[in-house]
Amino acid sequence: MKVAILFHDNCFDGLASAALFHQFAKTHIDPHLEPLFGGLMHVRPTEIGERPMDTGPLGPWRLVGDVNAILDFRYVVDERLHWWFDHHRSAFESDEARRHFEADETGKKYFDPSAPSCTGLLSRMLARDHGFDASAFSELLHWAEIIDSARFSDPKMAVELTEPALRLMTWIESSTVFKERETLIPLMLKKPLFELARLPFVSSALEPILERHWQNVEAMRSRHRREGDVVWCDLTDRVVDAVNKFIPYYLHPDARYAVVVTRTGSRSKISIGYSPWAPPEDRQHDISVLCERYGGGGHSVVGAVSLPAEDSDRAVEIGRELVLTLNGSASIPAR
Ligand SMILES: [Mn+2]
Repeated sequence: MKVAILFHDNCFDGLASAALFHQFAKTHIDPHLEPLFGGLMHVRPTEIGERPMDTGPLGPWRLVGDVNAILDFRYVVDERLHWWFDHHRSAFESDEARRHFEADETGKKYFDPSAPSCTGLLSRMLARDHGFDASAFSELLHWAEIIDSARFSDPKMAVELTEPALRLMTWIESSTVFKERETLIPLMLKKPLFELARLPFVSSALEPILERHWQNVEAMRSRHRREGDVVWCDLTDRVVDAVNKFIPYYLHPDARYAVVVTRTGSRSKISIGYSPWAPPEDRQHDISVLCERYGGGGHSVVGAVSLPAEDSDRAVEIGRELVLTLNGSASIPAR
């Protein structure tokens, strides 16, 4: 039997969910199953795999198994969707999709936006309703919950990335070879995380990634400015892939907000965040509302505005306005 396991790609929680569901499918659906792992992405993939089904957007053409599961990714109205687990607030693209899910009577589809991770949701629901015991995988579950809800004990942990789980997370998020992620998935239940982080294909790719990460830390250290409650940083003089969003709080553990402007090959981006280590009740702004003013979006505590790469001057201007707003007395009530 072919079991398609489609998961949120380049995401620790997505891959951990795939690993657990694969194990469940072997013990509770078909011991001789052929897994068809497939990554799901919100944007076009940057890698061209040998097989077009490896990774990419979600569409009906992805549901090709005798059994199809979607994990840590949005719902799709399709009778061939058999299993579904998600915890993203944006899980339903339309009211029709939500109604379709609510009318489902199979008992195999689960949504809980309060779950810290999909891996945790999946293990709890499969244990409660389908007799699956995930207690042997407690290390993986523990870290999926911490990573997906950004509940790191301090900024040092989130930036220095010394924990094996966080090194593996970093590798997963920047991996561009689907076959390697596919190889990793079943291993996630067989080896402790420190061994996974030392796998040759992981550690060799990690080295240059961590080197760039530390260059970003140094770039931010020399370019940032603390302004009241906010860490402000304009990084548009250099082109970067992605910048760890916790670096501002690493430099200023007592800061509440961060506004960082970056430039990649394709876009200029303003990233705004409220520190996960600041008291939640002190938050004066709904960041998604601030971002929407400029055509961006996000959540109440983190958001972004994207512009074309050549508009970096405008991006810096917007960033400056946001710093003033975040420090200002005219606050927008938190939702
Ligand atoms: Mn998740």
